[in-house]
Amino acid sequence: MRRAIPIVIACCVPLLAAGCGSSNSSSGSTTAVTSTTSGTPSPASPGGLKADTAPKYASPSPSEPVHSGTVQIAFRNIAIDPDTVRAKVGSTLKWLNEDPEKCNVTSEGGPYKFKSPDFGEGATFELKLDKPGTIHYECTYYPATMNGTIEVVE
Ligand SMILES: [Cu+2]
Repeated sequence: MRRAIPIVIACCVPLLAAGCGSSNSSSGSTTAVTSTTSGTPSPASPGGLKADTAPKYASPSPSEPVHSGTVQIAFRNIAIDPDTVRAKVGSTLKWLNEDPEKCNVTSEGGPYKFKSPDFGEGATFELKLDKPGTIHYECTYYPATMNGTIEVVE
């Protein structure tokens, strides 16, 4: 008997390494789609990076309070809530994955360099903030919608 592979986990199966987007939502980057849809089939791009998957990092609004202690951030519905956080040096960010898909927290610039392991529903990842600066990060499976900004202040 063969294993059935549920399509909903297509985003986060590392073995396939096809990236995110092979789901049935329409605007994801699909690297290996047979041309069942009309339109121009784009040539296979090895990196799989396309403009419409580029994260757009929001900035915390000027009125956003400075958090301290443990700051909770949720991965929910393939998005991040809140996707902008302002926090004090010394506080700890705690991401909780509320989605069934595996996710990760990967820095994309700024003074912090980190990459969490993939973690599934109900699991968390914590990051202690030890220096000021602006962190941009993403979940590498859904960078277009799962990206965020942390402003770390003294
Ligand atoms: Cu994700």
